Amino acid sequence: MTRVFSGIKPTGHLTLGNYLGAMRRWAAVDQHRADSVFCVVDLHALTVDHDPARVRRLSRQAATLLLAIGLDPKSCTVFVQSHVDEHARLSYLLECVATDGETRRMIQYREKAAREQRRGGSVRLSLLTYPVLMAADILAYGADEVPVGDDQRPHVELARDLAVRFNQRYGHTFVVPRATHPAVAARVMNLQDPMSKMGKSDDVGPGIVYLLDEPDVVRKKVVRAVTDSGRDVVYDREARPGVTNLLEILAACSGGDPKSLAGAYESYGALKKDTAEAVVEVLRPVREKHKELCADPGYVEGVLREGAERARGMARPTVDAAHQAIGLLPAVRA
Ligand code: AQP
Repeated sequence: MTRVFSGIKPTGHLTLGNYLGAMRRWAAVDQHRADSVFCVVDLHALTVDHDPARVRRLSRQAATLLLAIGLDPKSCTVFVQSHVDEHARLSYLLECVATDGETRRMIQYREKAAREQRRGGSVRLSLLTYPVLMAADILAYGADEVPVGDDQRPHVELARDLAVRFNQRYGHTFVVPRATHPAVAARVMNLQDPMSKMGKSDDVGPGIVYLLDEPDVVRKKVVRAVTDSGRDVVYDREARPGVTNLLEILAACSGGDPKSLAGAYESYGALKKDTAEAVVEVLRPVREKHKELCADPGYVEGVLREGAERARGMARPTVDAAHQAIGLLPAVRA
């Protein structure tokens, strides 16, 4: 059976970009057709300046949202990365296979390092090695597929390269994974700056729709989205990034095709109104289920506990095999 792995970082409140680019498929498709493993990748949230209490709060919220979007613990495994030691164990081994050059070339590293420096902070070593930990997340589970948004393409490529290199040097140990992306909305852009990704670790802003935003807040953000000069509704990422972003969001939320939808609108106003309503309707059940789950934190904790146990059982044989293959003595366990 195909194995699927993906995760979400508790670096901010989850956004419409996270949902349309990745999470929605996990619940609607992946958990029903594959052996699926989904994770709150909290160790990744420590790679930039962070407040410990906030990371804990956001981790709990992200886990609750994974269940609120419809992940069913009977159909898939849901857990928190730091509860399973195998991720960090394998990450070190992969650091011994990765090169300094290939991690420094990662676009997210360069962007986030520059952002930390602009804010007057220092760049953590873990920011540089983060894609290696992500490779460990994926390879530990023998994942065939990694459903992610478009921005994660280079990181999954790195995971592939490391798997191939490790297998060639030390014998076949890892499945070589591949990234999968949604047909539309693989990169949802910021509504106020359609040349930039809608990112959850950006400062709070009117260009970011959060999964837990109230309907009126969503409407306001979408209606105030920056559009392009010109009046006709045209699908063109280069020339009309603002309108194209709205068409992609509308298509993803209403099931249409963004290019055909462009022909159905004569004004930006009508497009914005329909997009806002479509987003409100897509997020409504998520908000409602999240509220319900918040009333029962014991249930969420139980899911995470069982998920971590199951995840450990899946990851340990592969990570043990990697330890031996690379030249370490097997540990004697009680
Ligand atoms: N705007 C987006 N459009 C489509 N997919 C997106 N994803 C993220 N943003 C968009 C996808 O959501 C999954 C989880 O993302 P993440 O938690 O690994 O990272 P992030 O949301 O990109 O958050 P960061 O890195 O902390 O900060 P920002 O957002 O500022 O870069 C992934 O599959 C991702 O592709």
